Amino acid sequence: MGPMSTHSEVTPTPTQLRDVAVEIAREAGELVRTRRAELVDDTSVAGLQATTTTKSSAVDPVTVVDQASEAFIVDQINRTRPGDGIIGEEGANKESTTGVEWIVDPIDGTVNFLYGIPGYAVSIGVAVDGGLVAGAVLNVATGELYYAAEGEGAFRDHEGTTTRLQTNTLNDTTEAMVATGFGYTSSRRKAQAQILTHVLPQVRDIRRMGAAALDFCHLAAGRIDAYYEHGLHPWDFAAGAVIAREAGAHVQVPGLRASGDDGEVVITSVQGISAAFDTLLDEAGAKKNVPM
Ligand code: LIP
Repeated sequence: MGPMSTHSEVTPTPTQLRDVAVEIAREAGELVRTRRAELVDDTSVAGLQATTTTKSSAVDPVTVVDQASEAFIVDQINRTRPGDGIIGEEGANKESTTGVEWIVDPIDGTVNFLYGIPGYAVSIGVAVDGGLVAGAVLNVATGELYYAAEGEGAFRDHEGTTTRLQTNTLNDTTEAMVATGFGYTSSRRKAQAQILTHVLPQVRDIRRMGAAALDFCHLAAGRIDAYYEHGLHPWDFAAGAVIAREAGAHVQVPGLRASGDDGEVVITSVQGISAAFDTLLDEAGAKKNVPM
C-alpha cells in the first residue's frame, strides 16, 4: 500500500507507478516502431517527411507518429489511472484529482527518429504531489528499456538481461565525458555555442546525442559522466531525472511547471564532480537562463 497523498485515495507506491510506466512505454514503443516502418522504406524517409509539421521553428519537427504515440499513452493512462493528471509534449494537459501526474514525451529525439539515427525514446515520468518518483525510458531503436522508482534503484532491460545501473566514479572534470544539446532557434543555439567554447577545452570530450531522456540514461549507465542543457521541457527530463538520480547521479532540474521557452538549465553528473562541474558551468555563463 502506498503513502497517503494529499488526496483521499491511497497513492500507489513508486514501484507500482514505475511498473505501469514501463508497461505503457513498452506498448507505445511498439506503436512507434511499427508506424515508422509503415512510413519509411529502405531508401527514403519521404513518407515520414510528408506527415511531418513543425513547431517552434522550421527545424523543430512533430510527426504523426509523435501524435499517435501520445494519444495511445494518454488513453492507456486514462484507462489505468483515470483520476491522474497528464502533461504531454504534443498537447496532453489534464489536471490531477489524485496527486499523481504523468509527464510524457511520446518520442524524445524526434529529429533522430526522422533521420533514422538510433537514439529516440518513449519517456514517461511520474510525479506525486509535484515530486518525481518514477520513470521509464524506452530507446525504441535499440530496445533498451530504462526504469527507476524512488528508493528502489535504476535498471536497464535489454535482450533478456536486466542490469542495475550505477554512474561512473570520477573526481576530475578534465576527464569527464559531457553530453549536451541545443535548441531549435538560431538565437538560443548561438548562446549555447558560446557556452560550449568555454566548456569543451576543460573536459574530456562532448557528445551531442539528440535525446535528453537518453542522455540521462547514458549517465545512469556510466556511458557519460555529466549532462547539461538549456531549454528542456518537463517531458524531456522527468523520467530521465529519476533514472539518473536512482543510479547515484547528482541531478538539478527545473520544476514541473517550468517552460523550456524560459531556457532554464538542467545539470546532472556523477557525484564526484558535481560541485566542480557546477562551477565550470557557472564560469561559462551556463547557470543563467538561455531564452528562445
Ligand atoms: C529534444 C531533446 C534534446 C534537445 C532537442 C529536443 P524532442 O526533444 O530530447 O535533448 O537537444 O533540442 O528538445 O523535441 O525530440 O522531444
